[in-house]
Amino acid sequence: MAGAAAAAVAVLVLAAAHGALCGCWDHRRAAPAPSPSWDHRGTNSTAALEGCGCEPSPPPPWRFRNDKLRALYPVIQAFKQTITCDPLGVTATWTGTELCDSFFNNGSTTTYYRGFYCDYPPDAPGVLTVASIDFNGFGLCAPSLAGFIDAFPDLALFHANSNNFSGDVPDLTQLRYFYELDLSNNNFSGAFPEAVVPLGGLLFLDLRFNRYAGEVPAPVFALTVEALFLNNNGFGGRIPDTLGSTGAQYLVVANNQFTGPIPRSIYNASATLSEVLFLNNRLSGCLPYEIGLVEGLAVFDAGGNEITGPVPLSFGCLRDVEELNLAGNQLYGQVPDVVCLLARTGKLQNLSLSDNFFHSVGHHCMELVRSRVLDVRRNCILGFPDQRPPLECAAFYVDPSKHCPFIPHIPCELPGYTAHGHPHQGHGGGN
Ligand SMILES: *C1O[C@H](CO)[C@@H](O)[C@H](O)[C@H]1NC(C)=O
Ligand SMILES: *[C@@H]1O[C@H](CO)[C@@H](O)[C@H](O)[C@H]1NC(C)=O
Ligand SMILES: *[C@@H]1O[C@H](CO)[C@@H](O)[C@H](O)[C@H]1NC(C)=O
Ligand SMILES: *[C@@H]1O[C@H](CO)[C@@H](O)[C@H](O)[C@H]1NC(C)=O
Ligand SMILES: *[C@@H]1O[C@H](CO)[C@@H](O)[C@H](O)[C@H]1NC(C)=O
Ligand SMILES: *[C@@H]1O[C@H](CO)[C@@H](O)[C@H](O)[C@H]1NC(C)=O
Repeated sequence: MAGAAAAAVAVLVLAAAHGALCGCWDHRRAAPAPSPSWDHRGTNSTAALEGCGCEPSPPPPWRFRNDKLRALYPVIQAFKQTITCDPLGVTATWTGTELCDSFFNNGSTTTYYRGFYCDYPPDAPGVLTVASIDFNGFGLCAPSLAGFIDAFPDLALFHANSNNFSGDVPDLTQLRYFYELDLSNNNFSGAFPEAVVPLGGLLFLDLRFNRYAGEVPAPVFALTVEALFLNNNGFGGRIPDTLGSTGAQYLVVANNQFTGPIPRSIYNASATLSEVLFLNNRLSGCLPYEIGLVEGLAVFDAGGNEITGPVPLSFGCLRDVEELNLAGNQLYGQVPDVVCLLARTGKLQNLSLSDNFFHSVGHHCMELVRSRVLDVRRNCILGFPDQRPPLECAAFYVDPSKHCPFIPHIPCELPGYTAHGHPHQGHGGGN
């Protein structure tokens, strides 16, 4: 009796060991060591299986949690085959049937399917499926995402910051819940990915740090996204007037090759726009008065362009502005005191006007220069240290091409100022 029991145990142990060694099918909860046969590539490639006595065919009973996951398995495996570099070895975890391991195995370093995150879709509350893919920092290389992200019908987010993906962005219009696309710091090139334009539900679009070039289609600026990051590419052409229809709170087009003026339509974004960065392009034209109408602006950065003209007094209405960077342009005239007043009456912390052609600063601005809130180095301000050579300033000011209007109108109530920018009688513009 005891002998028979011992023999039965021995058989079980042998069977278990056999399974682990040979990679016969078992649920990974029962046999956590991932077996090679799970790395299923649609073939019965592992000849070793036969010697072990496993059954290569019919295939093992793939125990997916549901049909949604069963359908995604071949999509992931096919994409895995296209990956040409994987410095962190994440694709080695894309094996077995537990696509939603992260859902149950939160934060564990041994999680299967690293980068895939599951949730219950709104229209199928009991059916767990892949809701987001986050490959941030994985350094993966693949020539295309087509046939991959577009094959996850319930996908809401795709984050792929710092990989080496390239090729076309697939049509994602069939993804009903999709709202965040982050392809930043990859190897994308060519024209703007038109596939994103029809994505009405998109809230976050991040294409920065790629090698895209050419014009940005006008409808992109009319997307209802909350954040639009196009910076550090090779985009060019004019910024379209649809800028005024942007629903974005954060709009960054810095470090591209955009030309032409900042569209006056920007006033129309005043309900939403909070941070806008035009930094380091080749924008020109006069600084639009309408920027002063964008009441909620906290950051306005148009430094490093070829913008000219005086600073409109309307800028004095930017009560929420904390950072105002206009350095490195061809702005001229007097630095308006109403703008400098924002450091006292508003939230202004940093006013960068260096490398322009301003010839004077008002009383309040003097205080800001002293407190280093205002940087006016390399301008044309007499008696100030570190200014441009007088000859350079003289040459700039004799050039008759300075045609930008000075617009004195102040479209808001400012204590001590009339709507035409003059200090009230008796207040001297002071305080
Ligand atoms: C599976 O392996 C057997 C034996 O090596 C072979 O005859 C068969 O063609 C293979 N099937 C596939 C789909 O590769
Ligand atoms: C998973 O881990 C993250 C942080 O690592 C934590 O914020 C989250 O609440 C955890 N979720 C569950 C279900 O434990
Ligand atoms: C992409 O590949 C290039 C060339 O191999 C490499 O220098 C670069 O660091 C990679 N980028 C990322 C984000 O992994
Ligand atoms: C980057 O994309 C180019 C094609 O635009 C390709 O030739 C190159 O191999 C890609 N680099 C990496 C590291 O994937
Ligand atoms: C102003 O915004 C609305 C709503 O976004 C848009 O329909 C309209 O075309 C915009 N007008 C201009 C001049 O940008
Ligand atoms: C002020 O803004 C300029 C331009 O954006 C930046 O270079 C500088 O570092 C900022 N200064 C401080 C003190 O934050």
